[in-house]
Amino acid sequence: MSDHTKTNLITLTRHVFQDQVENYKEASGDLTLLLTAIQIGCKFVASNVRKASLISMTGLANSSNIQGEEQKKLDVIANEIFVNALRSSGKVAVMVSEEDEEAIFVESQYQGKYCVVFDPLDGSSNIDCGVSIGTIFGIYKVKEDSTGQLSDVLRPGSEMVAAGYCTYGSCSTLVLTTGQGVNGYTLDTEIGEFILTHPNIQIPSRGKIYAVNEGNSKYWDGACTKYFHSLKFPADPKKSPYSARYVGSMVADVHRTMLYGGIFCYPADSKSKNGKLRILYECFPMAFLVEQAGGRATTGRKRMLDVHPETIHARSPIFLGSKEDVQDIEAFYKAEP
Ligand code: AFP
Repeated sequence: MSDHTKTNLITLTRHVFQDQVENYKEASGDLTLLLTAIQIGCKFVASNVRKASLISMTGLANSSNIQGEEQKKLDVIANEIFVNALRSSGKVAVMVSEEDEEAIFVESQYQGKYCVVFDPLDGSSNIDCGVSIGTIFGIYKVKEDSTGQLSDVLRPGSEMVAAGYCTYGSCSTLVLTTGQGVNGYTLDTEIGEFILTHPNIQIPSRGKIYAVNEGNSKYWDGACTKYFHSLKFPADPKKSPYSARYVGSMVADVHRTMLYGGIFCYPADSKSKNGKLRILYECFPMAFLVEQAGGRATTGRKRMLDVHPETIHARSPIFLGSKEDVQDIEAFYKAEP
């Protein structure tokens, strides 16, 4: 007799469709189709990342993006892959990509009712040495009576209807929320499908790991300086210090935090007054996922998902992860008006 679990695989599409049938009876199926386009983008990028060194796809593209950062060849290719997959899905009205200065408004014949904000390949500085990188995305529904405008994406993260990321590392895992918890699906490269491997991800309420670019510590404010000192030199002598882990790819650092607990931080500092990470396609999707997994995400002084972005590439400081760890940094900020 066959092992039923191995012949009855739960693919991402099957799982999302099942959720639609059970929990959203009135749904049209458009979000499921949009997620199929995103999966295709992730599989295509994963395949390019795996063979990048073999097909001369490492190195610079000799261009720079809106942040003034040099684009890698893979940044440009990943962006084209997602823009094409999303546009042709027929489900998208507006796209915002880290790699494009302006929002992209889809032509009327292809237009759908969703807006997708995304960082096609996050962690570019890690591409050429084969360290984990990833894609991050968030999805809004266009407002009633809108056919897709900038105001449909310049909204608080709490209005997103879905968000996720896909890791490109020792394996590719797509982690997704549609607002009913968080699930992780690992790419089976032999059958070309994302398979449910991490059902109902729950972040531990407290962790033992912190992730921050410690090299910036001379620029930190008082709250940050005191907080990170408290992790390394706990006031209670019976407590062990936290371990430090920092990949420098948000997707990899957040994925570890989702599974093991702890805190991921990119604070504002005297050099980067608003921090480094972009609200729409880095902070919001990750904050949505973390909250759905039982964790917390803050700017230090405000719930991350309540921020109202003024421009599509605006930045924010962010601290996210285990609930109690994030509450600790919030307390340090509260004590420092
Ligand atoms: P790159 O894409 O330029 O490598 O930046 C990655 C990133 O946006 C995010 O993924 C990391 O968490 C963060 O920046 C790392 O920034 P630092 O290099 O300043 O620590």
